[in-house]
Amino acid sequence: MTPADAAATLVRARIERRAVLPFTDEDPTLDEAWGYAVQDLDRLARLAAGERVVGAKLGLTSAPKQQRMGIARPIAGFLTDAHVIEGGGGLPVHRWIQPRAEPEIAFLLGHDLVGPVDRAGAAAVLDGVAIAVELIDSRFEGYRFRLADVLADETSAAGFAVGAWVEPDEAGDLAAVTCEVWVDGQRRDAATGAAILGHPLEALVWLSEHLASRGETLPAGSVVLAGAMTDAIPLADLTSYEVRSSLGTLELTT
Ligand code: OOG
Ligand code: MG
Repeated sequence: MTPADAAATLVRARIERRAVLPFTDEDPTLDEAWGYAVQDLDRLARLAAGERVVGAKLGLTSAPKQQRMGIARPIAGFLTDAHVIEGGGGLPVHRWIQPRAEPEIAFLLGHDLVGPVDRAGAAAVLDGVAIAVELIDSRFEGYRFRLADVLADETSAAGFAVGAWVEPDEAGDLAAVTCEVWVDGQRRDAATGAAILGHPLEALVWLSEHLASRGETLPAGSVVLAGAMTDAIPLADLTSYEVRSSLGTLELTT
């Protein structure tokens, strides 16, 4: 399976809203480099179609997510303006195949992220911190995939909503950020920022190393999603998904 064939298969799956089998079922030797090659093609196609890259996302940065997906290491993807979910109004859930929501911390970069940086360097590029919800939608049946597959599938990215930006100085220790997930008025899960690699800034450190290894940088003004703090929840049967946190609250309705 060439990266171009895989990219085309995933585009079709998205348009037809029909999940496919993971590429590694057919070829278990597909690796990380192959996955990122597919993702790069997808990004080029989106740019050619007029989309604008607005940031990056990390995935599998917390134990609940790594355990659920059976992949014990972080992954990275990109975000475009087409992924942005504005507040207000119900989500068009029929647009996706098997959408799930998960609570995240978002960073707003005040300076270019030119890596690699350490935790202090990561803190120095920050202009804002916010609570966020990521909408993921694996294009693989039942979210069954391996590393190469999920990298190819833009790390399951489908959309994201960001709450009000908080000044980094006012956000306090990001490891202590609280997060409660409320579904249709019931508390379903809870975590703190420490769920993200021990400290959310470690996500930015990891991303800076990842980008540097690929000769890439991320410009000031970009948004970075640090990865989910708890397991994701399917949107199919719910009407309200709300994250209550010490950074503020954010609700998505369907
Ligand atoms: C992969 C994407 C993981 C996160 O925040 O951990 C992710 C998936 O779970 O389908 O975005
Ligand atoms: Mg996520």
